[in-house]
Amino acid sequence: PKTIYLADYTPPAYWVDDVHLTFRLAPSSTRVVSRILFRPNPDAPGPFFLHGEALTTISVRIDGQPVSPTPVEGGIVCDVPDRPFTWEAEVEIDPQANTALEGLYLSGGMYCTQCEAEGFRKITYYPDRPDVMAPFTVRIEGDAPVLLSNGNPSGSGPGWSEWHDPWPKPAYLFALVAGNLVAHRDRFTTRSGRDVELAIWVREGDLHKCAFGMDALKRSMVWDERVYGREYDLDVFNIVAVDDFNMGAMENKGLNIFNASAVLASPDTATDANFERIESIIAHEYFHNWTGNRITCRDWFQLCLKEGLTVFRDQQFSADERSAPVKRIDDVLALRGRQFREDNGPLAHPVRPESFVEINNFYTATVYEKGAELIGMLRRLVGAQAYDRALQLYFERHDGQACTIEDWIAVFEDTTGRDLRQFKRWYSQAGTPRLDVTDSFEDGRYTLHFRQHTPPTPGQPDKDPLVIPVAVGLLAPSGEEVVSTTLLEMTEAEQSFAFDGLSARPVPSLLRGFSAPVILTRSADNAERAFLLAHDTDPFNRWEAGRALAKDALMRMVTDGAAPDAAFIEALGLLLDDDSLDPAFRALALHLPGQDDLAQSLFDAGVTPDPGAIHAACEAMADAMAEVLEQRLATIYDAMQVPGPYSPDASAAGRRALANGALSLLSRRDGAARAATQFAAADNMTQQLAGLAALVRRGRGEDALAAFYDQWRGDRLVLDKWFGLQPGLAQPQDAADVATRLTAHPDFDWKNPNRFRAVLGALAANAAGFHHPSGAAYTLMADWLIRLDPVNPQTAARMTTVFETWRRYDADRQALIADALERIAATPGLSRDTGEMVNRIRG
Ligand code: HT7
Ligand code: ZN
Repeated sequence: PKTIYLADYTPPAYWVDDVHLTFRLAPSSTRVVSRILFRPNPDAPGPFFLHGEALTTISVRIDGQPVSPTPVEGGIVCDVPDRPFTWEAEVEIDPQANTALEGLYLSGGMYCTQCEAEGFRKITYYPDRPDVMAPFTVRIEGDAPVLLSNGNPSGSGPGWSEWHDPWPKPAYLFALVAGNLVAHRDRFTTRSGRDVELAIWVREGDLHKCAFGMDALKRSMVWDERVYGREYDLDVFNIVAVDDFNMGAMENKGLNIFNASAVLASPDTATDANFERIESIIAHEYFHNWTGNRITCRDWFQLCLKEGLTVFRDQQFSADERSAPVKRIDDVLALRGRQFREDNGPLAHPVRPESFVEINNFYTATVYEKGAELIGMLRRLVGAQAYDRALQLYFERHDGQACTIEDWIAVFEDTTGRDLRQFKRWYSQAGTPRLDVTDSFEDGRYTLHFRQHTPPTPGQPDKDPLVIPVAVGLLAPSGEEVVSTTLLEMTEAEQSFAFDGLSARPVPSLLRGFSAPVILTRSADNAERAFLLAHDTDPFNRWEAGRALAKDALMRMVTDGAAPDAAFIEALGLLLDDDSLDPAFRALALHLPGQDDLAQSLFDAGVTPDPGAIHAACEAMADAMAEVLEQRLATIYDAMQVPGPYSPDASAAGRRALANGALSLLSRRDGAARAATQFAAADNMTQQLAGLAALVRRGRGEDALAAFYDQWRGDRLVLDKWFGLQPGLAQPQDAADVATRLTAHPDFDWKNPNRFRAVLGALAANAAGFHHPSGAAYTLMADWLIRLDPVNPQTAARMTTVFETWRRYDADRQALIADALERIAATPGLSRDTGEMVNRIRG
């Protein structure tokens, strides 16, 4: 397979001035007629090449004259006049046979599209690259009652509808939906007075699950006007819920298509976490209207230009709508859990990659989440006001353009006068920087000494120093803050910063708010951590101190056979008792670090992690916490019950999170009696699922699982929870068997990505189960990836990342995983997607 390089970018040889498409829908023989106005690009003369894949050509004409294009790899070339001309083509495609869910496909009888990144070429011949932008007019003919496309409706009649999108867009933002759908409708008036009709389109039985998504959409629209000055620019905004979808959602212009799991929610079927995720995905896709659609990417290497910025914007939105500190902790947990894992393994790549084989493999935590961290660091470095000015310049200067990271950095340089060349290294250098810190105190002067170092990553043995914004506060021994949050800008490999006039050696609170995506290494002792847990004014670092205590205690249990640390449990108890703290924050503190996180930390400390031993340590710690804190947990459980009807708001959700954290521990003491009661009495999914999970964890879930299945067998999204919970919570020795049994269940529709991920993704997330020494889970995973690959390469390739940490483990596990990877790699006809991933993982 061919590798594509950023350095090889050349502009398109032809621009597109207008696109007119007619679709005649039929499940296995849809006709697509295109009429496209092309114009040669005088700045980049070259052959006339159009992408095209799996298309049956019926006819092609140029300026009305039949022509015969020459098929070449990935498309066609054709002799064309050296002036503007009209291209007309009719092709036939087979949506029914399209199981890859890219291009035009059928989901439960509904036609829908997914064109990002390179799916439009499966619909018709076109320059399917993001720097070719054009207005589209689309006519859909078909017998479905609802026929939707991008832009504004421009006409309709029995069996047809027409849409016009005036905003030039790249083909990856094209969308079409046709099916038997009903709408949850609403309206929004923009601040300059445009009336926008809003609709969420769903299957009839799902109409009661749309209200929250609609509310989130309207709040997103208000927020983007208020915070970024961005208004919506069409007369309609449509969202469609689809069952079969490879990712969360897609920001097609005026017609967002959503994985049903990312938009549908009702109190009885969706958890608090589901509601929160839906809110942030709705916001994310809506915010793309400006950061992605109006201003798009020149090429796919610039993906972080739209994704990093849009994630940053959706994080800001959620922080404003909910608790900002809790949101930051959640975001950092996700970053460390997914991005650090990626950045410290064989799949590490820069936020702006320099080469790829299959672009779908680069929709990664690095591009998205680390990309968002880079925006956060820029904002911290230039200040909030300068950030706002830079963004306004970005929107003014680049509206309607396909841009690069250079364009993005330039708006910051031009508004602030700063030289950001060194900062730009963050976009090209992979790997998580380590920041070693030591300190000294003499004559009232406290000095922090930093040393930065980024380990080698594939293809990048040596790294240059980065600009690292380190937010620091200092606390006096009394607990009083003597230096409030100050931003230190580290630019050298080693650098010191001094604070004068201190009467006693302070305790430093470093990297407040997680001001840079680095791993801080400091030999802090537990007394200092306990002090910060009690006194730090920065909520993130307060949580971080508790987490460091927990990690240290658990690592000592694994490596030295230490007993659960009583001091840690006591400190945690004090925090739980502090009613001045947000329940959601306390719930986070109650969670032990993840077992994968512990494995990575052990590995970093030079210890080969044993997932079974880590699991046993976490169990022993949880038992000790439950024993010591039983009374307090019982009080909290009772006090945190939320009276009245269910509401997904942050405050109620935080109370439930704390109550359910307590429930999980209390179940170790009360024979899961409270969990059984809660499961039986629950009037919402958050409570029901927490009760069920506690029962299953304690080995008492059989009846409840059966009851849950009977109750919810008709609801796909809830059934995904049932499928996921079992391998996720199984005992290490049982996990592979549980997953195997579930894959034989009649409801295991493995071609549906949500269902596939529910079982196989949950198995992989159960670290001790997945890495059980038998290797049974590795074999099962490889079997299923081999089976899925020809059907849906994108989802199969993504799932291969379950193996990305394999080099951490002992020789026996490595040999088993190497066999599994070898078997996948040797599969005849393996897709480019999975092939690239497996090769990179094997290294
Ligand atoms: N921009 C989208 C990324 C995407 C995607 C979405 C659904 C299916 C396949 C996809 N490939 C790429 C989603 C987003 O970031 O908002
Ligand atoms: Zn996005």
